Amino acid sequence: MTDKIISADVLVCSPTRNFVTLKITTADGVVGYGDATLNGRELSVASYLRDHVAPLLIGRDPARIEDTWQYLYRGVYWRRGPVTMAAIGAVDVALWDIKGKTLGQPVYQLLGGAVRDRVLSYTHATGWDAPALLDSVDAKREKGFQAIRVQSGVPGLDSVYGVHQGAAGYEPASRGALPVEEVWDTDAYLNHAPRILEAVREHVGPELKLLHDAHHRLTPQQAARLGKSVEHVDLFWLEDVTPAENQDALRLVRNHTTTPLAIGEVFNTIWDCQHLITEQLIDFIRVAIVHAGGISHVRKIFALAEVYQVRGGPHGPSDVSPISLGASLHLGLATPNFGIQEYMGYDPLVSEVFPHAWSFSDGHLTPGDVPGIGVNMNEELAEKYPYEQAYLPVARRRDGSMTDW
Ligand code: GCO
Ligand code: MG
Repeated sequence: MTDKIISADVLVCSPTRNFVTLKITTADGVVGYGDATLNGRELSVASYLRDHVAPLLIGRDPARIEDTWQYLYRGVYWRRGPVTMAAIGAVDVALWDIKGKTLGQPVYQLLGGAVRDRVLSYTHATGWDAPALLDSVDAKREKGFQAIRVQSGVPGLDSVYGVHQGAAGYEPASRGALPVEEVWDTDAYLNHAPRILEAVREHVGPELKLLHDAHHRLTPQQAARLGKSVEHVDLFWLEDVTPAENQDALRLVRNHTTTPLAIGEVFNTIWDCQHLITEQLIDFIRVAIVHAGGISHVRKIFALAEVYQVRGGPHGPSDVSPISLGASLHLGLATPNFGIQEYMGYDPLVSEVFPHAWSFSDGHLTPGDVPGIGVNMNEELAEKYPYEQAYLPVARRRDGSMTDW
């Protein structure tokens, strides 16, 4: 007999940072969870789900995942965009969770089964200056990481994305009524970045995989220059060198450097990266399950990418919840051209709110073998940490004009 969705609840909590979670329950008592967190704009997705999507789900057959995806994507008329796609992504992951639980299988089995035993992961090392960064790299190597993203401060600037100062670990969003304003100087960055990357490579030797994120700050020409100037550092990838609303921008970068390029953490659909993939302008596509329509849609992006030898390297910072990370690992285990999973790690409280079957060891992640996605939610504990307003920073150039953060 066909099961039916009887409720779809939106749970917003803030155990150290905000998370939006969709909980779908079926008449047979199966519960599925999906992540809908959009950093700094959390409540808009919560409302989209609560006010406009949840009522449409009631009575639907939870087994019809693709049909529900199409219904929410095509049916809305106003397609694409981060809010819509995060909402669809949450529904999609919750339904895959339910399907796995109903069939008694981990989701990777339903995606065709494992093509690898474990998923390579990379984490972040940050330090304001070179000695601090090298210490941070060493600490991450000691934890077993074989791939590390390195970010440092820039002389003359007070703060830089991806770099923490002081005792607390790096967290991109900050609580408060207004975004923090940072000052950015691309010339200072371009003078400094190649030297710090060289210093790290010299320190770690040839084997460690090194990554670096330029966080959308450069023009195509500047990006080409940076890529070229660090070719001898042998980066695993150089990330988000330019904002990619204009996919053509990457052609200029590509034509001038062999440094591997990764992009796409802010993309929502296959249409955002279609030309980047088919014209082989990038090496890694960074779409996250949560922001690009869930497993069902990211699977199609990776399938397109496979044809062009582009690999998946999904976004996985602290704002991508443990549910999305778990979903990403199921896809990663079952996808031949999956390359690497970002794993920034979570505060212990976050893992308590979202107990998970996925685990990390020896530089790799595995999704675990429990039915469904394998990430639960301790709702009682979550309730003790209500939503708190928080924003990502914004950035201005030295002349006061806005630039990309
Ligand atoms: C990354 C990122 C993040 C983003 C953050 C925004 O590569 O991990 O660039 O740290 O800044 O996820 O919400
Ligand atoms: Mg990034």
